[in-house]
Amino acid sequence: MSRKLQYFDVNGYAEAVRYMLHYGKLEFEDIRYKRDDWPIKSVKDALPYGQLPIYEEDGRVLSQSLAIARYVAHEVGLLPSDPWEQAVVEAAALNCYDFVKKIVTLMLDPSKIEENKKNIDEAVEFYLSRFEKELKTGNGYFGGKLSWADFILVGMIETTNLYLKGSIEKNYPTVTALISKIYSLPGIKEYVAKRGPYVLNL
Ligand SMILES: N[C@@H](CCC(=O)N[C@@H](CS)C(=O)NCC(=O)O)C(=O)O
Repeated sequence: MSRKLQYFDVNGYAEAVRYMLHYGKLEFEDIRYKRDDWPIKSVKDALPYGQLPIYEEDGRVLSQSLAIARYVAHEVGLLPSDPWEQAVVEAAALNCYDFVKKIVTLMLDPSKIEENKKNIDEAVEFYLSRFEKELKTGNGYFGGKLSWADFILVGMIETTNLYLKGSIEKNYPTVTALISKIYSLPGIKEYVAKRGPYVLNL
């Protein structure tokens, strides 16, 4: 089977998918575009909604990062089989997205970062304290055992850290432990070592 994931050379909306593909040891073409080169007209025009990430499997095309993540999770055994459990972890993944969208909105104007610092700190506290509580209840995982929502959280925290130049998880031990657990999983450990840290070119 041929698999292809196209995104920018950053974590963002694609890193959780990359992690899951490596975790499942599924071979894929990891195509990355440089922000400076974007938009590449021939690529953008061929995208169903003009945006990345895009996932292709044997010529079939899937857009929307959460739909891609959920599908790949199924392929690698990270999607619970029980419908209620599926909904619980999907809600967690959506909460992670709400968190990042809130931060992005607050950061939209980089010249206002200082002015917005208080609001950003409050948003981090609001969401991270809730993620911490939910993970604690679930034995360290959103759904009681490792699922795709845990990967989404790690990808989103990484991305937020990259933009905020910090470690937003540092006061949240269960969140911190989950990040370490995911980084040390077979397949991901090797990928992270090879990938190295991301740098932001804005
Ligand atoms: N809801 C979409 C959002 C996708 C999105 O916003 N992609 C951005 C990068 S994170 C993009 O492609 N930007 C470049 C463009 O719009 O030309 C998803 O989750 O996949």
